[in-house]
Amino acid sequence: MSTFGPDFLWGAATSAYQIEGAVAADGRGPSIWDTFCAVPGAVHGGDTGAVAADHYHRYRSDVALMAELGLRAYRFSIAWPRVQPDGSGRIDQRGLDFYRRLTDALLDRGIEPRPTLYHWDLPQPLEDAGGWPHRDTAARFAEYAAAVHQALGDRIGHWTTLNEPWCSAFLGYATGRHAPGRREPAAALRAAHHLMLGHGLAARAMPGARIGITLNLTDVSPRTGAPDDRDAARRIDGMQNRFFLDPLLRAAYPADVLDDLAPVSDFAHVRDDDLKTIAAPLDQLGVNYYSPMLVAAAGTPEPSAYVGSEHVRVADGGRERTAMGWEIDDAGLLALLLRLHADHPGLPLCVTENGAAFDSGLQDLDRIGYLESHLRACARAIELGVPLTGYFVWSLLDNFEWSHGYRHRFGIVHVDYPTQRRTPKDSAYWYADVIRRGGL
Ligand code: IFM
Repeated sequence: MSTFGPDFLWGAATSAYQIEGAVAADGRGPSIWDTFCAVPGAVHGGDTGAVAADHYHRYRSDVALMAELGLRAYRFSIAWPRVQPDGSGRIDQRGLDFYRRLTDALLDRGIEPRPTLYHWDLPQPLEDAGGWPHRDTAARFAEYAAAVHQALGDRIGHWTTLNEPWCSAFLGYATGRHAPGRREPAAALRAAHHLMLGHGLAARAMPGARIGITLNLTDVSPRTGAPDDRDAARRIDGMQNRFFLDPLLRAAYPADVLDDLAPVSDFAHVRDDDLKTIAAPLDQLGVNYYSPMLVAAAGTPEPSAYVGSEHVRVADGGRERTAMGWEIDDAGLLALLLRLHADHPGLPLCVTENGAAFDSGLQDLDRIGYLESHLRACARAIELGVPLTGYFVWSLLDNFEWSHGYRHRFGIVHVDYPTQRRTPKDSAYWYADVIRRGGL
C-alpha cells in the first residue's frame, strides 16, 4: 500500500481574487485589493485582478478539468465582498449562490470542496473603518463566517478560516507591499491579533463545522553557530512561526517575542479571554510551505523592514531558486512537518499550499522536480509518524500573484490570459498520474 493511504486528500488550491475576475458582477463590493491595484506602482505592470482567470464565469469547465486530473479535493476561497459587499449587515444572495453552484459542481464530480473564508480580500468599507488593526473587524469576520456557514454548511464539512494571517498583517500593515499598503508596525501587530481573534470568533459562530486555519510557516536556521546568528534565527522563527502557532495552539504569545516587540507595542490591545477564544479547538492545521530561511544577524538594523526582525538579514543558502527567487529545499518541508508534530502531537496537519513559479511553459520539468521532491518529503514525514492528511498544489491555474501581477506563473495548468484558454502543463499530467497511483 502507498505511504499516503487511501484517504489522503490529493488536491490543488487557488484563491478568489487571484482567479475569479468579475469584480463588479452580481453586486460584489470593492475589496482592499481592488483599491491597492489602482495605486500607481503598487503592482507590477499595473496589473489587477479585475479579469484574472475569469473563473467566476468559467468555473464549470474548470471543475471539469479538475475532474479530468483526478483531484480529490479543491481548495478555493470565498470572496467576502461578494457575500457581504459592505463587510457588515446585508448579505448578497447572489454571492452565496455562486459558491453554492461551485460547491455543487465539485460534489457532482466527487471532489471535496475545501473553502477558505478569508484569503486577503477585505471589503474596502471595513478598511475605511480601520481595517484589521481595528478590533471590530474580528467581530465582522465572525458575522460573515456565520452567514456563509449557514448557507453552505449542509454541503461543506471542513472550513479554513484564514489564509496566512502573517501576510495579511505584516505585508499589509507593516511593509505595505500588500493591500492595504500601510506602513504602521504597531498597527500590524494589532492586525495580527485581530485576525487570530476573528478566527476564534468565527470557529465559535460555525457550530458543528470542522475548523482549520492555514499559516505560512517555514524552517528557519542560523547561517552559523555564532550566538548573534542563532538569535537572528530565534527572532525569525518567533515572528514567522511561533507568533501564530502559540496563541492558536497554546493560548499564549511567546514571551521572547513579546520582549523583542516591546519597543513597538505594549500589547494593550489583547483583552482578557482573547487568547482563550483564539485557541478554539482546531481540527487541522494547514501548512503552506515554499522555501526555507537561512538567516544571519544584520549589521545595521532596518527599522521599516519586518516587525521584530530589524536585526536580521536573510542569507543565501546557495540553492537553486524559483522564478520568484525563492530557494528550493524539500528538506525544509520535512523538518517543518516533524517539528510541528513534535511540538503539537496529535494535531492533524495538511499541506494546504506547496508549489513553485517557473516560467518554463508547458514542458515544466522544473515544476515536476519541485513537486516530486516535496511530495517525497511528505511521504517521509508520514513514515516518521506525522499525521498528514493531504497535499494541495499551489496552484491549479496560473493566476494573479499579488504585487507581482501576472509576471510569474504558479499553475500546473497554463492560462493564456487574452483568450482564457486553459492548457494542462506536463506537471498537471504528472500530478494526475501520482493521484491515480496514490503516491510516487
Ligand atoms: O499566491 C500565493 C497565495 O495567495 C498565498 N500563498 C503563497 C502563494 C504564492 O506566493
